[in-house]
Amino acid sequence: MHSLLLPLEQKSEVLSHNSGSLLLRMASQPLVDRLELKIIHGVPLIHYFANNFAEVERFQARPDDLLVSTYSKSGTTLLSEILEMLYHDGDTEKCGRDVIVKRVPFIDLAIPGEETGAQLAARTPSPRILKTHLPVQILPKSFWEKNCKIIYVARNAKDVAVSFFHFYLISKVHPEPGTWQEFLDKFMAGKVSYGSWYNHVTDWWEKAQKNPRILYMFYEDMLKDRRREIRKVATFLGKDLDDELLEKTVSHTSFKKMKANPMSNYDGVHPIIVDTSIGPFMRKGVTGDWKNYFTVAQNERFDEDYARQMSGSTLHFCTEA
Ligand code: PPS
Repeated sequence: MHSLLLPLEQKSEVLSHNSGSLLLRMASQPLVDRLELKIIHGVPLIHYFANNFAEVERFQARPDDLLVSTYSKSGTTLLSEILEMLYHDGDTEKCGRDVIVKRVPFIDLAIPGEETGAQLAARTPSPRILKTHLPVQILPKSFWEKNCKIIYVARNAKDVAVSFFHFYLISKVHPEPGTWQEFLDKFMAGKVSYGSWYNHVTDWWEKAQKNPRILYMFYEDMLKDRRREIRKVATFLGKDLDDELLEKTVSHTSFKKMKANPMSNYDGVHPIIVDTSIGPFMRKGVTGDWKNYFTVAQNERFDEDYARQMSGSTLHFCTEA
């Protein structure tokens, strides 16, 4: 597999109680990688994120916030970059003002010794684009109270599993992924960070059916017809979109351009979160890569289990390019 390349940072954690939850205080113990996930409200979360969850629960949304919500590896960064272009009228210099995790605060994010996503969001001027991977049940209440617009992006389970496996390898805030077979078993059992993909996509889907402030999108659609999907986003935002802005946005958010762009490819992010010296964050950016990883037996077992876990849902995915 791979080795833990990072020299450990000399920071420390002091656990203290805050509103009944454990809050991680930064002091002077090492920042340790590959810690086990920690269950919060029934959901396994990245250890450091879980320790800071009290702050996330207190998160103060603003009415003009736009929240990008996804299960991990489902097109968050692609949609975020599209939104940045729309918010800045296609000004690529403005979109290049900082790395994506600073431009679009990830409210769940917390590692000792670093500014948390919630803290970054608090000092970000409105209108904010924010990111979360939280299941709908544990989204901070404030987003509902302020009636914020939310765009949820879903991606087919097989490609998410493959992308997530590779992400575990380069993101050492996660536990060791084990072999591909072991990781796939954990994925199917919901024993990966943010829990069950099946529950995540279906619970957000149910919520979106009842709430017109939630736009539910698919990664595969963004790959197949980027123009149509960007128009859909602009309409949802009530944003004028002329052909010039549309074409600029399509071009700026191509996989090739984003992979080469240090402001969107996760180079420069704290290496315990994403270590692109081990492997790229922008890996392949296609639909159907799962065929290069699933054996026939794994695929049969997965399909059988999928039918069981997704039975009763009206949600359908495209798994072929
Ligand atoms: S994260 O860490 O959960 O926020 O990751 P996320 O951005 O949701 O998903 C990462 C996957 O999206 C692919 N990606 C893209 N695909 C097509 N076009 C563009 N522009 C693009 N940008 C990112 C990225 O490569 C990851 O998928 P895989 O399958 O691993 O390549």
